[in-house]
Amino acid sequence: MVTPPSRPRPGPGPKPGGPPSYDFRLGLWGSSGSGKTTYLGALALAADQARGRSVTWTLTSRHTDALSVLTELTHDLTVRQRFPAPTQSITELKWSLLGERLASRPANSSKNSWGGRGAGRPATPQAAAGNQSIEINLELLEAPGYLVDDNKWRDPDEDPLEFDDLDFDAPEPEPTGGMAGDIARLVDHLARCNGIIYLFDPEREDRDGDAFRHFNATLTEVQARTFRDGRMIGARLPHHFAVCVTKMDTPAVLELAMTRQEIEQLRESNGPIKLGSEIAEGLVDRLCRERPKGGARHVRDAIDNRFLPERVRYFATSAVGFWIGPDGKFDPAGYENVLVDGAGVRIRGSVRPMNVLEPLVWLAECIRKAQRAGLPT
Ligand SMILES: Nc1nc2c(ncn2[C@@H]2O[C@H](COP(=O)(O)OP(=O)(O)O)[C@@H](O)[C@H]2O)c(=O)[nH]1
Ligand SMILES: [Mg+2]
Repeated sequence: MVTPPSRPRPGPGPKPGGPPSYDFRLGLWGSSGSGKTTYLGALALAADQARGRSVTWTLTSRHTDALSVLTELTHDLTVRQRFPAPTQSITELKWSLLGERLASRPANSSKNSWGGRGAGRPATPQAAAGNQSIEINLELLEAPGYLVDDNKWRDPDEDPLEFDDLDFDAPEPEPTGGMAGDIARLVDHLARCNGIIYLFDPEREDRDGDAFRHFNATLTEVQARTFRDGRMIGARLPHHFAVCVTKMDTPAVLELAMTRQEIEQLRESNGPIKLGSEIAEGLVDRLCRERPKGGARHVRDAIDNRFLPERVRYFATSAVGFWIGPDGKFDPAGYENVLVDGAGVRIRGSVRPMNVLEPLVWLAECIRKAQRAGLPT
């Protein structure tokens, strides 16, 4: 049976006079340990901390289970100052991102769009009622590492994969054992998504050079599924694709992405540090250049070839953000926000997510624009 193509569905329906509501299906994808669960935990914090010039955001859910996941993950990062435990099972999360576009900027609001707490928020319910609201309903699927790990696509009795085995001509690996159903569910979800947040872990890529094998096995399945569903746009996938280069707060990663001088200059930043997409793309390019046999080259080529270029954007992401000293400044000599103590890995200071909300808002905006223009998504 051919499954009908996924169409943008109208929201559950805004109440008469209520905010416009948009439903998006977004996938979260990345190799095991790339930071997916942590990213989700940081999302509510990122929304609370966002100080847009004219829009404020908050994350919530109508669903009890999804709401408790949200609360627990945020609790891990802020109160316990620990990273969330590894994901054990596929979790479907229906979260809603509520945005409010201010009708006009309050006279006393700071010119700096990232001003003090509460900047730009309406002072009264009447003022809030005059603002434009938007409700973005997200369907996310978080998969445990074992589903996206290469080894589950392979016969466990086979010899271990060697780096040199990477080969475009090799037959695609088949999922083995009881995982097949779960993998099919993940592929099905990704194929039907309007947008995908792909977490690219440069540390792992640098260490293992194996990002491609995992990426390619899943992408090939997603493409075949999209093709069967009749959703391809020419030879390209219809998805909007946000590539989040993760763990940018790690010195090994930041020093690959930026020169020492550029890092020194971050000390002068006012407000939260937000690295541009050119830094993220530059880092991937550097990995491609300096490790031409590594997986990054293949991931980059696959992204360039399989998605519409105008639907791809890179983000320099850190779920926990940089450690900021008591003077409120970035310290080029000690910006790592993660440390190891007797009880394991711990988050050192406040969590200040960088480019965590942005990919999601970018995806939602682009998908909405494309849908308005009558383009397939
Ligand atoms: N430095 C740093 N490490 C991170 C960050 N996010 C995740 N990690 C590390 O990566 C590990 C795996 O993250 P997790 O979210 O469980 O990855 P998942 O398997 O993709 O869900 C965590 O336990 C942390 O050690 C980040 O923003 N910065
Ligand atoms: Mg996880």
